[in-house]
Parts: sequence; C-alpha cells; structure tokens
Amino acid sequence: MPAAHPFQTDDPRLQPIHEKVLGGERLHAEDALSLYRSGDILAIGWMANYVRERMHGDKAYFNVNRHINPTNVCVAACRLCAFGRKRDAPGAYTMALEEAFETAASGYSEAVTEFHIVGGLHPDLPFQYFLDLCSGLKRRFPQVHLKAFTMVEIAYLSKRAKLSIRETLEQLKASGVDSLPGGGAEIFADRVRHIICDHKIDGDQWLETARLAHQIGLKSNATMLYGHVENDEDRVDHLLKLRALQDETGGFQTFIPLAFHPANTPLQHLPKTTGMLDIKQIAVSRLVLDNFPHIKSYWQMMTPKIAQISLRFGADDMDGTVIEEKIYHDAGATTPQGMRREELERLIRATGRVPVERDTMYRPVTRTETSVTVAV
Ligand code: V47
Repeated sequence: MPAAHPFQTDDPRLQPIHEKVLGGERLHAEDALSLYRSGDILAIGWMANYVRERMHGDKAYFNVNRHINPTNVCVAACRLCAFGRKRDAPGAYTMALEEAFETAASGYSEAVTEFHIVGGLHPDLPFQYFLDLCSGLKRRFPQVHLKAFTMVEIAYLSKRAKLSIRETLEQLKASGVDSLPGGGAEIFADRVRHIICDHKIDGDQWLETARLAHQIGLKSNATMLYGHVENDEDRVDHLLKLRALQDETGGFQTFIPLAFHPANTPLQHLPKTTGMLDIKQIAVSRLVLDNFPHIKSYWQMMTPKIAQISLRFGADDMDGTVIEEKIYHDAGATTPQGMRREELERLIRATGRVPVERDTMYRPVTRTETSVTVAV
C-alpha cells in the first residue's frame, strides 16, 4: 500500500478529508473548497499522492506526440488567447492540406503515436477540409492515433456544416478521428466565460458535446484553465460538473489543469500563476476527480520542473514530446517547443517513478531500434 510516511497536518479542516481519502469516500464541494483554502500543501500532496499511488503505483506515463495546428484564424477573439488571429491580420496562417501532411511527417523520426490536432474557428474552411485532413493523415500514417478537435471546434464545425453535433462527430470519426482533446473547457461558470471567452460555446454546450462524443464511442480528455479571474468556487463547480458527466458516460480519460499564461493576450495585466497554485491544482484535481483515470501535468505549460514535482502531488502523466507547441508559446511560454523521449524519461526517473511510454489509450508502447509495438 502506498505512502509509508505518516500523514500530519495542523489544519483541522484537512483531518476529515484525510479520513475520507483513506476510506475511498467521495469528496464534496466543501471539502474541495477547504483544500483550495488550506496552506498545508504537504498534507494535501500526501493525500493526492496516496490516491495516485493507489491507482497507478510508481508508473508515470508519457507519450510521443506531435501537435498540428492547421490554422490560427479564429472568429472567436477570446481574451484568454494569444494564438488566434483575424483572417487578414499579420501572422495569420492556414495550412493547405499538403502542408499539414508535410508538417505531420516532419519530426516523424521519433515515430510518434499521436497527432494532437487543434486550431482556430476558421470562418471559411469547409467541413470537407477537416474530413480530408483526417482521412489523409490516416492514409499516410495509419498507426498514428488522431486526437483531434476540441468540443468548441466540433460545435463550430457542426454549425458551419449545418449538421447536428452527433452527425458531425460521426462523420469525423468515420474520417479517422480516434479521440478528442480536452481543450476549450476553460471555466464553465458563465460569469467567468463572459470575461475570458465570450464568443465560445457555454459550459453546458461543452459538456453536452462531450456527452455526445462519449455516446458514439469517442473517448476525450477534459481541461480547466485556471489562474485568471476565476475564484475557488468556480474551480470547484468546474471539477464537480466534469465528475458528474464522467459518472454518466465514463468517457473521459485524462484531466489536464492548464495554468493561464497572460503574455500577449488582452488579459496580460494579470499575474502569472504561482508554483503553489500549480501544484495545489494538480493535487485537488486528483482528489476531487475520483472517477478520472489520469491527471496530466502538461510540462509545456507547467514547466518541466513543476511537472516533475507534480508526479509526487497527484499527477501520473506528463503528456508527451509535443513537437511544435504553438498555443502557449504565442502566450509567452519560455519552455522548449518539444522534448526528446530520453529527456522526459530522465525527468520522470529523477522523481523515483517508472517512466511508461503509452499510446493515447494508455496502452504501453515498446520500442526497439527498428519497431514500435503497442501492447493490446
Ligand atoms: O483550450 C489558450 C488553453 C487550451 C492560453 O487533451 C491557454 O491531451 C494558457 O487543451 N494561457 C488548448 N492556456 C490546450 C489543450 C491541451 C493541451 C495539452 C493536452 C491536451 C489533451 C489538451 O489551451 C485551450 C485553452 O484552455 N489556452 N490560450 C493561454 N494564453
């Protein structure tokens, strides 16, 4: 059983939570609020680590993936974002399909197992472009998993194509989409959404789109963007809504808390998140989302150092090699735009965990000099 060291805290609010955690009992909204309001990060981390080790032992997952952002042209103009551009603005780009296939192929020497594909809400690109993108990638790279399009993009594409969300998802699935990434969830509360992403689908629509994806057999991830204008109650509300949907569908694989990077956004007057909040957010996520198999500490946005420490505070996954990250780098991230597999493994080993290369479905991947095999 995990955690040989005794649990200690001088914060009386944490004692009853500790008892629930040991007994495998579900935490409620007030418990989650107490966790956010306590300064005892070691006690919170102890509990999150206990749960993490109960679920995954010493395994720490990563994958070898490539990001493809086919366009940064976006009609939404979210205040949280430094990536999107209006069609004619300097720096706006849209990849021709051949360009997207070439992008996919570059860096392929690492034998990626996943393409993570997200982009702006383009006012003119037809739905067929996205179907052709996916079917073309599948034809060229049949063994690579396509984790493509956030709930926000799905809802937008369905409007553009004049199809229901279900039909949109079904057509994308038939063209090669294997699962959906977790972006666009931000914070579900309307008050916050009006400030940071006024033109996006609302929280209920995000959840409904995820529900429909899960119903047709597409797994997805979920994210939460924190560290801007939200408060503790908003974060708790967000986590509990995700937990409730997961009870219903079981379709979420991984939860990824994303720290807000203010640089180059209309919210650049806001301060960056602190290390304390980043680590606490990982731990609270692990404790509250008891039905999510995985908590990812995305090194690109957490920094490799914080992501590494989070493997002892509730996270069991660091995401991947992430060749060519753009969204955070446009928002001032100073992390590298990719990391080699050996470096990720070194960071994980230094925490005393065992690195496990996984595919998107968390099946172990075995590599030799000449082959990549996924255990089924
Ligand atoms: O939805 C945008 C966020 C998300 C900023 O599913 C910003 O495996 C911080 O969802 N500062 C996209 N965050 C990234 C994402 C993701 C990343 C890694 C793995 C997975 C997965 C999903 O990035 C957006 C938004 O929430 N974002 N701008 C910014 N300035």
